[in-house]
Amino acid sequence: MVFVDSYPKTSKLVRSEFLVSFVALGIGALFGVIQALHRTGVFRGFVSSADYYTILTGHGVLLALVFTTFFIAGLFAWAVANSLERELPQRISWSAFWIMLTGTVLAAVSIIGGIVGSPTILGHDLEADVLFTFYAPMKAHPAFYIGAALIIVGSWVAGLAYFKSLWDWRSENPDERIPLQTFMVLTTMLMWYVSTIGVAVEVVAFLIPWSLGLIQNVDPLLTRTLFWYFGHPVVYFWLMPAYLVWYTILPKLAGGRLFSDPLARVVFVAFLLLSTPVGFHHQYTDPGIPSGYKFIAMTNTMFLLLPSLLTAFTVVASVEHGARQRGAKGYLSWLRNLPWGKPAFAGCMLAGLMFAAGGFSGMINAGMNINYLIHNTIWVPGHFHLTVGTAFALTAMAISYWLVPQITGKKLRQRSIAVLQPYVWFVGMAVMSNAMHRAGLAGIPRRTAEPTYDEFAFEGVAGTVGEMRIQIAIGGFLLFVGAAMFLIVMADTLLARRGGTLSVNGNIPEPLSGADHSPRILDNYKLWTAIALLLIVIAYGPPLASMVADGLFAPGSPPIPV
Ligand code: HEM
Ligand SMILES: [Cu+2]
Repeated sequence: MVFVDSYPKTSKLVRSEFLVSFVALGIGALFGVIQALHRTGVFRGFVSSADYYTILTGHGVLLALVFTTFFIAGLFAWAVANSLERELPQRISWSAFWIMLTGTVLAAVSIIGGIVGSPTILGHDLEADVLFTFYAPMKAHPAFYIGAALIIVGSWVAGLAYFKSLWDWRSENPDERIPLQTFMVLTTMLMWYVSTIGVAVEVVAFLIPWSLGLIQNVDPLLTRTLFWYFGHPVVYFWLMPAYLVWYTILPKLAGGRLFSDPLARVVFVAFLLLSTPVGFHHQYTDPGIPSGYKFIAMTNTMFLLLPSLLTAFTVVASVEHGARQRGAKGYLSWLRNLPWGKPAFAGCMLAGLMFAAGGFSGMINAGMNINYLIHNTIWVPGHFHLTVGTAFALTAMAISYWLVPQITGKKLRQRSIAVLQPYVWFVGMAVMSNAMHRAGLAGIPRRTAEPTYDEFAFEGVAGTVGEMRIQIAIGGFLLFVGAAMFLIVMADTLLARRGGTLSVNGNIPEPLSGADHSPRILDNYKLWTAIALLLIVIAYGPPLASMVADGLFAPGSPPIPV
């Protein structure tokens, strides 16, 4: 039976969440191409350079916070309902949706205020040119911070619905293992609860009172630290849903089965443990944090490679198994026996491939000494357009081709556009991101409306600054085309009438090595959450204590011995 007929209520929820996320993607992509053309000097007619930061804030917030969070809420709702075979609790889920939507509207209105002349609203200028990493000392209208807080609170409430589903299911199935998709959702949410504490404290205790004028000073180091306490794990909040897709759906699309359920569970537990005690790797250049603690963060970050390498192995092994089921032979020629013409499959595979490249440039970001070479250069956006901008975003688009028919009962329309779309995104991203990495090595800064580096000669850099700029502009334009192609397919599918039978379904085949091979201790959430918290106390305790030792609102921190 089609998902929408088995679970009509959850389908409606998923549709609403996807709709908000697709709108955010469309506006965000438009801002993206404006930036790419503006900062390269190809075309500066859309916005003034002074408004560049407003557009950039909109791009970061709409794509990295709104598009991601709403898409993940929809995907998780589907995954829990599909694997526990029950409708999600409606009241909690819809409350979450409306809280997140209210937050999104507040944040978006504050950002738009910056373009329309910052009118005074409730005694404060309506603007939020603070970028998506909204820490002090840049200040936004209180509505922006309240909006950001509501998006996070909404995601917490959405998580309650997944846990409630598990508890209800558990009372009927006391001895069964938690189904893999639900296990992945809940592990991600536990990681999210632990890591969002940082940004919640930052926003509620400091930024909102400060923007309202209730307190005069904040400690920039403390608020930055609280932000990055959340700012690294948030990348796993984007990535783990992509992993859910790669582990549980991609093998099926390849015609095979997941290689190992135990490995998948180990990987998710490893993320719960290691995602948070690493945030200082964003603060290598910040004074006031002892290098020993930066070193701990670097070591933990390198350990995080392990679950990603395990994933690369498991997912490739599962896809190869699928190819061999379809009659493939040979060491590499099995790659030809894969359904590259299916947009869902091709998109996920290309996203995974780009993620590998993003992993390599991420290791350079994380290296304490080489980080100084690329810190705050355009290399950094080059890196994360491979990760959140492709590993997550392209997986989300690709799996929509498979999922949207199931939550609407409508066949995918505009198939020929859909088949091409992942390749357009891939080529656009390869061109834009590669040039961004190289330009960063040449020292060109990020977050700059008019980087005027043309007259400089960069010894040791292949190519010229002009050539890199053109590549960023062309790549950015192709990406915009890719996003538009996706949205055309989605709009046409969502607006079409239902008819005919679907060729896709949500039945997930049993893994080759199933849950009965997974040690039961892997499902012990209390244990893993306790260890995660302990690691955080070790990694963050002393530096945070020293930051607050001189008063909560006083800048800086007295030295601590290491
Ligand atoms: C149409 C596709 C896209 C284009 C053309 C594009 C272009 C750009 C450019 C040129 C920048 C750098 C601006 C600067 O530092 O001056 C940027 C920044 C950024 N992009 Fe994209 N991007 C696209 C899609 C995405 C996606 C899908 C995501 C995430 C899901 C994303 C997330 C970000 C973030 C978080 C920043 C950093 C903002 C900041 O520095 O505050 N982008 N983008
Ligand atoms: Cu990080």
